[in-house]
Amino acid sequence: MKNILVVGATGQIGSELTMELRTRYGNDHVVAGYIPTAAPQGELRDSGPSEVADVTDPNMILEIVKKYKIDTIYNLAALLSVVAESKPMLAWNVGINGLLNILEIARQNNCSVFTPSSIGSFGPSTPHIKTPQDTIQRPCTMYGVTKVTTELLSDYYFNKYGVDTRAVRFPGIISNVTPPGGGTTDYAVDIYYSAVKGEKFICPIKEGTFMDMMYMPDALNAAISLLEADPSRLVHRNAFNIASMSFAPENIYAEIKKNIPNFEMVYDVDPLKQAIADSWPDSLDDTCARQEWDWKPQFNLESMTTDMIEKLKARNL
Ligand code: AKB
Repeated sequence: MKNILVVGATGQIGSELTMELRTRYGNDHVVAGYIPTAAPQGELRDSGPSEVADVTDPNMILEIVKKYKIDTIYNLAALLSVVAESKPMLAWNVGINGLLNILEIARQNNCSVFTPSSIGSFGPSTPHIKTPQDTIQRPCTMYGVTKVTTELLSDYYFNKYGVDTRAVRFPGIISNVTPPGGGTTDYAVDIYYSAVKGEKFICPIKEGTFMDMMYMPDALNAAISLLEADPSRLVHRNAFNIASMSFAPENIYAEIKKNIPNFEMVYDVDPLKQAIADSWPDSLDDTCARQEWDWKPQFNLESMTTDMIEKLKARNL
């Protein structure tokens, strides 16, 4: 049985990943690592161990690794793309100095490490349609710079020291539990909340702007099954393209309208978000993930929309 530390366990992905890992590996085997300003609440707090785990403090992380005999670290500590543009030093400190702390601890304590990359690791000179696994990565955002560096450092620790590092490039993740904060793809979550609350949605992204997106259950499954994959099959490591759907604002709006016919959307484009979105791929080619560890998503735009609306309606927002 694995002993897992999730760093960033109260964030958008971390909060659901921690619960899913507890279901699969046992509550006591999964430690929720958080920063003091974002302590776990409710079931996340009550269902298993939690510890303050600031990636920028190596001694703090080392103590947790030793105390719980951790062998696997999901390192989700990072600032998202929009917020990283206004706090570049913090984005680097958390994303890269924090990652180096994790990798060094992993090297000394024989841990596997998952540190996600993103579609944000690509830039304007990357082929935008069906972006290949191995291609140009010259991002023009601080977020992208940290994500490319994450991929390089993770591969370096694997090649040089044999640390078992593996990761995916996440698209925009859509979920109905913990909202994202400060990302370019956040609109694709916010739109569902507006629709279910009966509010008009003001879309910050221009019509015709395609980006890759994914429903949370598929994202969780990707992160967990990649770490379960047979290492002898992995030609790549950091980080795999994964894909399940690509859409523009008008496509998600039309899909929601099938379920909520009087829903309204207008555009008020945010120049920073739009510039970031324009620099990212329209869609990714995930052939390598499918071949090397049998990646296969379950949800498309239609099935995700039905599920999102059903779950949000049940919460009586
Ligand atoms: C963001 O929009 O910053 C993230 C991402 C695609 O990495 N959701």
